Amino acid sequence: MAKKKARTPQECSVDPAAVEILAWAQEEGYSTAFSRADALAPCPIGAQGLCCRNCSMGPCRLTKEGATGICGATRETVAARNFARMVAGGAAAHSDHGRDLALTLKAAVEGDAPDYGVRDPFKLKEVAKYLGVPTDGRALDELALAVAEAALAEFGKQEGEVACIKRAPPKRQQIWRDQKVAPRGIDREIVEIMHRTHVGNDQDAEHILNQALRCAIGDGWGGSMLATDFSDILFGTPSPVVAQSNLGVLKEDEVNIIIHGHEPTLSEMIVAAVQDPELVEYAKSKGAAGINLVGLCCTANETLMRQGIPLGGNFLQQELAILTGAVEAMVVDIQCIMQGLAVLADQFHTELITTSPKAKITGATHIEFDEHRAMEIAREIVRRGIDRFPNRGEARIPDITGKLVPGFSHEYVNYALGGLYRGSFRPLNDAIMAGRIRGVVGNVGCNNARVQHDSLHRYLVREFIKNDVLVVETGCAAIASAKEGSMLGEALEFAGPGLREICETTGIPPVLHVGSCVDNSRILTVLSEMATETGLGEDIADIPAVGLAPEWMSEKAISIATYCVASGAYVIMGVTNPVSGCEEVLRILSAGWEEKIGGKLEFITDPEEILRKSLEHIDKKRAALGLPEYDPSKWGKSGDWRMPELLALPFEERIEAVYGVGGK
Ligand code: XCC
Ligand code: SF4
Repeated sequence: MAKKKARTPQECSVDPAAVEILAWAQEEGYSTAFSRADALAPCPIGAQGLCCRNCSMGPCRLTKEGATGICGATRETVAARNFARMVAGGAAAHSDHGRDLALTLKAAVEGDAPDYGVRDPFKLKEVAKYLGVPTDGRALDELALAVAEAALAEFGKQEGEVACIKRAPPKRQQIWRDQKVAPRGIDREIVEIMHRTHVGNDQDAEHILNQALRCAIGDGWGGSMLATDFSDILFGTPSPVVAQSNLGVLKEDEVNIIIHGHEPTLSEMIVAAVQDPELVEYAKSKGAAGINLVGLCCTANETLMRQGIPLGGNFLQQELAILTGAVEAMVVDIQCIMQGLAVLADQFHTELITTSPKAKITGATHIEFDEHRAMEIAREIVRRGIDRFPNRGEARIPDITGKLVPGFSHEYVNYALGGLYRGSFRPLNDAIMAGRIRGVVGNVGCNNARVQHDSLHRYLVREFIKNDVLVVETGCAAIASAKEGSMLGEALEFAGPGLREICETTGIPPVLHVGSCVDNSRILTVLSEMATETGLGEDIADIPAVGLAPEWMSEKAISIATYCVASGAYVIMGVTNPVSGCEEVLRILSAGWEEKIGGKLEFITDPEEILRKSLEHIDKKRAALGLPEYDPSKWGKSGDWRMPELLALPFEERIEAVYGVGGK
């Protein structure tokens, strides 16, 4: 096969900071995910979901129409099994993350993790309520222990239903029960996918995919939601802060330490450690002006939302960060950490430090995290970073940053819309009902080295807000918008008139950063509250909303897509279709699931088509609710948009502009 031509830096990314570093890396001949993607074509059989390696009679490659594996497995079976296993992988990752946070809370109140504690007692009580833990008359620690234990039991539950699904609208819960997809235990459903997809087991595509739904619901409403809840309990529920993003947040004259991965447990300790005067002094003794902490991927989102720690970038910028030559230490825990980092770190003065007992990388320094000594370990790591500072060679930090206001937990959105004492989603529902806001899009998920970095996120988000669609984002998608400046009041100049009115009145930007990937559960909670507040039907499926992951790559993204569909949403994924080789499986995921559960999953690569189909769906849902047709001409330009323009005019002209000629 002819080797694909290498893309130019501009073809690789729309982010100028990424382009700048990539251009240098190409010149110098460094290998990155971008260059490797150019050199390595995806396996065409695997890409269609038609390769089965579930037993050693295979791997069986079902390339021809009607082909079967040695065991007789059809393309339908193989594609469905492959899809279901992706869901299991994603759900396992999210849920294991949730479990670890519950274990941290338990250890904290039992005295085994002295550096942690309950930071948000209100959230603790809220979580207690839906886990069915009595709160009356209980001391905080006693309650926290009971809540942690109840959550841990959700993972290991064998029968009945996980309690978390009670947070879904009653109608939605009933659909799950009727379709027999209400999860019995978070872990159990993951195990059952692995079991069912073992050779010679479940061999009916629809039946296999039912289990994918059940497992994914256990992720979204269970594991992921618990991960969010326990992070809030331990580290505080986010509310808006002002922050900076992109590689330009690295500092020329300071020790740069990057935290990358997903769990906030260690990174929160590092946030504290870098402020320790003793360590700051130590950094100065090595010739640095201070210590600069920067996040990447979802660790970035976690520490950004709560502490305002700057965002270095998203998934495809992790190698680029090292290539700046300005990073003393990159500290990683779990998920989305490229192995290529170790090779690069070796070529620079950067120390790559793995910390999770679940994730070691050959060639990296492994300092295993132990919550009993959390702060001590965090300090040791920071010290190691400082020790590398004198070894720094020439640095090339792009002078590019983007400002943002993140921190929109559903609790805060609720408050922003209604105020502290009458917080509610009423104003949001009203705005949608009146048509000022046409609908809501959740744009989430990864970057993928096979498509131009950030391009789909940026294009789609700007188009949606122009069309008066409120956008909520998490994960690497959110970082793309942050860097572009879409998460600021200033971005209202790109918004349609209705959306602008609402954002101006409530003081929210048109694109809301709601957190990390496990925080997609916050979007579920918002949708659930919108559905239970009157006016927009009584189920998530009734709401004019669409979920997108236009640059996805991880199994977690597939699990997220599946639980959003299971919750009633229309979900579109871009880049590639992992089961494109099987029409029947594609039918089940879209029309089949729509009939069964009210949501559907489609894979669409063309951004124009993603936009068109999303708006079409939103308008269809509006019509089904009997809401007025979307008509932006109804909303005049709101109050403040002209102010800066007016103030720039000379006095006479200003009077004329406001009152007409003659000042009348
Ligand atoms: Fe990973 Fe969460 Fe994807 Fe980004 S978006 S590449 S999963 S870090 Ni979740
Ligand atoms: Fe082939 Fe069947 Fe084995 Fe899969 S399970 S590798 S299709 S024989």
